[in-house]
Amino acid sequence: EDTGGDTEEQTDTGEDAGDETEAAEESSGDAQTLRISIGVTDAHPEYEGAMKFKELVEEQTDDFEVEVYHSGQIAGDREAAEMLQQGTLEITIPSTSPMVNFVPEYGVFDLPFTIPNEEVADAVLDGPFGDKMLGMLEDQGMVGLAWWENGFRNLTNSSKPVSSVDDLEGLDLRTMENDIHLDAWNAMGANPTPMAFPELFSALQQGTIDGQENPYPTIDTSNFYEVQDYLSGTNHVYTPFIFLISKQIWDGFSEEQQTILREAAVEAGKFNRERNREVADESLEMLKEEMEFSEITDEELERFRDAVEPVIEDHKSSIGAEVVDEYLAEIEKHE
Ligand code: KDG
Repeated sequence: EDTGGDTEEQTDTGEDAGDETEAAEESSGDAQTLRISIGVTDAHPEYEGAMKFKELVEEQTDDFEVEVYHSGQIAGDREAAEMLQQGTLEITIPSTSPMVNFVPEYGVFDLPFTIPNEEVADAVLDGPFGDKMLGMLEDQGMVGLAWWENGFRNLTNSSKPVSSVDDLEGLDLRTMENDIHLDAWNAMGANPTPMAFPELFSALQQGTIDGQENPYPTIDTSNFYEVQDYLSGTNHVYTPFIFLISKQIWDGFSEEQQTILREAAVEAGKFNRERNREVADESLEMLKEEMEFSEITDEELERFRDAVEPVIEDHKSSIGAEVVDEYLAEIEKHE
């Protein structure tokens, strides 16, 4: 409709009309909109990072206008990634876990109890191993620009305190759409179901599931504590966020534009990590007041590890034994 209406005006302008009009409008006209889809709310450090990205990009160029859509308004992680493939969405910053449905190697990050702390996570992700993993989605139509932080995941539920692996027996848990997570929770005795993040709050509220697992900032900012009474400090896995842009769209940008976007994604990621760590501490303090908190003793943690050990072995071949070994060696190097 818009372009139809413009046609007459264009002919009125005389000489400028014709083939060149469109090209001229694209380069000197309106900025291109880059929409970012995230699943978490606008109170989450991921949103703060996305707003930092917007600020960094828009202060350097008039070529882009960044819009951040939170709370799964556009889509959940997996669906958003599919939109990137089709070129119908520009950017998403998902957990790596649902990305195993596109590239199985991403499963390394889902192996429970492998990354011991944030410093090791940074070293692994910011080194050659992380660089290699970042490029792996290109064949799938997505370009990875930077690693951000989701963080260590912790269990919540509405039915009972969980301080040992035996307490998991029969608990209905939501997991991300990822086979390793499903198998791990099965091995620990729970009853897991995969579900997209935007559906999670109402599933917890309606009691169709008993529990879920996410980092403290998410349990806090998505208000899960309002519908979950018990929190367990399981820290069972560290999930990164990966900053992804549609390859179709990316390929249409100049080198200069690509550099601006890449640098802004990395810089905003540093800010996101820093904020995430501050918020994780604050959130845990707050959650301890709202929920019954169970610490997991080292002895019990050993039993969680033992339960999932066969899952790690099982998935080595589906992920790729070489990638798994490389990942574990990188962790050891930085521990
Ligand atoms: O914005 C990120 C969320 O969409 C999601 O990745 C959060 O870890 C998450 C989960 O449990 O789905």
